[in-house]
Amino acid sequence: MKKVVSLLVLVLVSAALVACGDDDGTTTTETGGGETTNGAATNGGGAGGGGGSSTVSFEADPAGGLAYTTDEASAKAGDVTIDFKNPQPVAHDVVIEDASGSEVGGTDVITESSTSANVKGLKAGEYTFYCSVPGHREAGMEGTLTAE
Ligand SMILES: [Cu+2]
Repeated sequence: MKKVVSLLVLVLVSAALVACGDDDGTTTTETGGGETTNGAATNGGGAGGGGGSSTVSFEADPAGGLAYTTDEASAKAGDVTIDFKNPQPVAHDVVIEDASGSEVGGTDVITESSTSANVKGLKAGEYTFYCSVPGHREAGMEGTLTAE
């Protein structure tokens, strides 16, 4: 049994050594690859950025009204970060719902602070953003968010 174990250890150590050798080889290859693709890096980065994320900022009326500072916003389809600033002592949030009225994301309800929330994979289309605190949406805290 001990011999078998020793053999296994030897095999494992050999494998590890080979693996290390491979790692070194890979690192060298990557460095070389980086140099090779330097010229094309801009193109590649641009393509990758196409599927990236965007940020939409909302703010509750600094004057204290039941309103956001805008009733129209736009975002890139994809992963969207919702930044929300509420300077009021009155609680507000931002909730996004799609055309069928289903909620797709939203922030926490906050007072006199800022927060943000992520909406993954927002599809192109028209959405409604609104404040979910009772009465606020009815009072005018809503608007249209267009994703494209
Ligand atoms: Cu509100």
